[in-house]
Amino acid sequence: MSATTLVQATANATNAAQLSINTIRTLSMDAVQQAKSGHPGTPMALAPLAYTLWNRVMRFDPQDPIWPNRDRFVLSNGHASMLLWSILHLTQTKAVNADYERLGQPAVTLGDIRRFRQLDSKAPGHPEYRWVSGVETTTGPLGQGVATSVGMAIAQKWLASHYNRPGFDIFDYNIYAVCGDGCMMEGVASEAASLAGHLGLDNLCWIYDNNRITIEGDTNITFTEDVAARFLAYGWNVLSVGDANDIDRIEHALSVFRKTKGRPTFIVLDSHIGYGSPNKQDTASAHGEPLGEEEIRLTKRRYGWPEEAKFLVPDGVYEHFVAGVGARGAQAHRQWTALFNQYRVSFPELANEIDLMQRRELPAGWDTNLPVFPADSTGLAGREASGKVLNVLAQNIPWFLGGSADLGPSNKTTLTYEGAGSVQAESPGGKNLHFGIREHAMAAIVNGLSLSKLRAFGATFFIFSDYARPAIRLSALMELPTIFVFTHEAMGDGEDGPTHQPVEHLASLRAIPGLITLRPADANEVVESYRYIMQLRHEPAVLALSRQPLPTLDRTKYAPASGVARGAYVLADCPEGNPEVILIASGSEVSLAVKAHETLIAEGIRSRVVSIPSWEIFDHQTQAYQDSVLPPDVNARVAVEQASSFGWERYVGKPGRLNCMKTFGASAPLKELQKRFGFEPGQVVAAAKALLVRK
Ligand SMILES: Cc1ncc(C[n+]2csc(CCOP(=O)(O)OP(=O)(O)O)c2C)c(N)n1
Ligand SMILES: [Mg+2]
Repeated sequence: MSATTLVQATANATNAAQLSINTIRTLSMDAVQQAKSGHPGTPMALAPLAYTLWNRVMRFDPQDPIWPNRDRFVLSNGHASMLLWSILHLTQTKAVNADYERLGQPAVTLGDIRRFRQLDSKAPGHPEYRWVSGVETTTGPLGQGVATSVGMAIAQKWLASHYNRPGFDIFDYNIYAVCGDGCMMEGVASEAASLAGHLGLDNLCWIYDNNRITIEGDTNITFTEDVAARFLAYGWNVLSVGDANDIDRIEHALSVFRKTKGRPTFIVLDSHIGYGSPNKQDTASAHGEPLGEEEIRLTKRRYGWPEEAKFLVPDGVYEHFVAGVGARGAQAHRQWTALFNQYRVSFPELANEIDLMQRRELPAGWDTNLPVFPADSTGLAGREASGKVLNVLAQNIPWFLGGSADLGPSNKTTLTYEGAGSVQAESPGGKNLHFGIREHAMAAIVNGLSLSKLRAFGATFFIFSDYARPAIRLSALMELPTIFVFTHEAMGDGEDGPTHQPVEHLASLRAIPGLITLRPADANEVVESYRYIMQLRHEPAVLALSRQPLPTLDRTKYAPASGVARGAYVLADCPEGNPEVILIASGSEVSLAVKAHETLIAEGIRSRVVSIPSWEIFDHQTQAYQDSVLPPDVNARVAVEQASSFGWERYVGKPGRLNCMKTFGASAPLKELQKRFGFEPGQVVAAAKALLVRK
């Protein structure tokens, strides 16, 4: 029988739904086989779910995948990416570029699917936000997607609370996240689920692919807990669909979700990995390797599919998606646009805010009233200055919000102005988020808020950035303008000891491509750091702030703090501007370097102090500027930073001195620690002189 006749027969024998589902399955099998790598089994099992969700339930307009009121779909088990590529292809979702321009071309072509996992294909190994239109968040590190979806759900509630008006439900979308056993085992999912339950996020639906298989085999070797009971305990509504092929049951469960108020929904979907594969179904080998040519033939036979056809999209399948999600999405989008046009007339300011937010722009006057701190030898802590700035920014920028992982009073991140409010189930429009002691979920949630176009920050002690790091990394990978406010950035909390004293954290965050780290030296550098960060549209930023007061430098004597915008700048110099030694410092060590500098100058040594709040920003300046700050012929350089010396060689060179940390800290009052670890002016002076003598 020829391929076309068999497809004809198949089309007649089964309905369009089954044909569409089997198209998803076979595209996935073929793509993984062609790539000789990938994960066929889960797309095969979840094809009916993806089909039902997209073609029967979700409000998504393939013509405009960034329409603000679209339902969100998160594939948290990102290894099953072929599920998403198949769907984006079959729905003929259109591409959007980084400037939010809608392009005419498809997001994922059949050619991309044929080149699954190959360089530059729009069907990469895992879903990548910003690379493929229609991907709502990057997934692959298990647990991240579901945790991020909680941020998306908080964002939807927040947007609805701020912008909806009677008769104007501008934001009423839902968030769907699909996850597997891996996501359910990861701690971040538990943190996020706990908070989602607490907040009663009834716009959030997780669908758990309960196939009892992970890479090492049956989950009875690792994972025997009662997942459903756990979610009941979190306060979720838990539903069960015992057969992943029963699309009517799936559709029914999804309709129950949409009717459920006051709590999120968790659907346990019992499935068979590699469904239909005679020899591989229900085995771990269906998870992460090609089925093999022969097994593919056998499986296609089971599906009633032409055995030799590859990458086949039978007649009628595209049309079936056009008639389903295409028509529903277009109509919902049209109605929304009409509604929004009326809204724009009735509420022009609110509509303008929504427009600005979508383009990641800032409202006029966003930086008015930012504080300017007078010179003060006692000064104030970085965290204190930050708190003042945050309170101004939050009032100037309506969609700026954030919070801490239970350290608000210590991080000074609490927004205390009248009416700031807290996000709770009954007050979803507050500006203060309380993440609880859940740093990892916090960072993923901040990503979710940012993906929803809110401007969000999360805070904790710098030491606990480790607990948030996987999500911070994804922030950078996704190019999101998220903000992480980390206080207690060195040994300032002295007596708490080495468990609380970051050493390697700056170096490790500086190593994340695209992430901007800033360690401001005084209150005015804190202000300028925020001024810089707020204007970022596609980069995340980490602020490392001091716990203890830092002197507010006299800017009539030293260079202005606006130098922060260039990453590093000459703060203090010798009278002729021709230094023989350069002290390079960040954060709390800048005022220490200034003290050492004054001593050196008094002794006739031509010293210069460079404040370097941000390596990344400095490295992006012109070579001429970098050379003007660090003249190449001056190689007597001392780095002073209460953190790992790792990487500092790039600024001080081989001959330079590293007054940095080489060990963990210790538990003692700060003054003693400074002495012990070499952070006193005398020690910096000595290092500088040693270099000059050597010369
Ligand atoms: C944080 C993290 N750890 C490990 C992996 C590697 N990994 C990818 S898939 C997988 C097994 C996942 O099992 P499950 O979620 O049940 O997926 P299924 O095989 O059922 O599709 C693992 C360990 C990962 N992607 N992310
Ligand atoms: Mg599994």
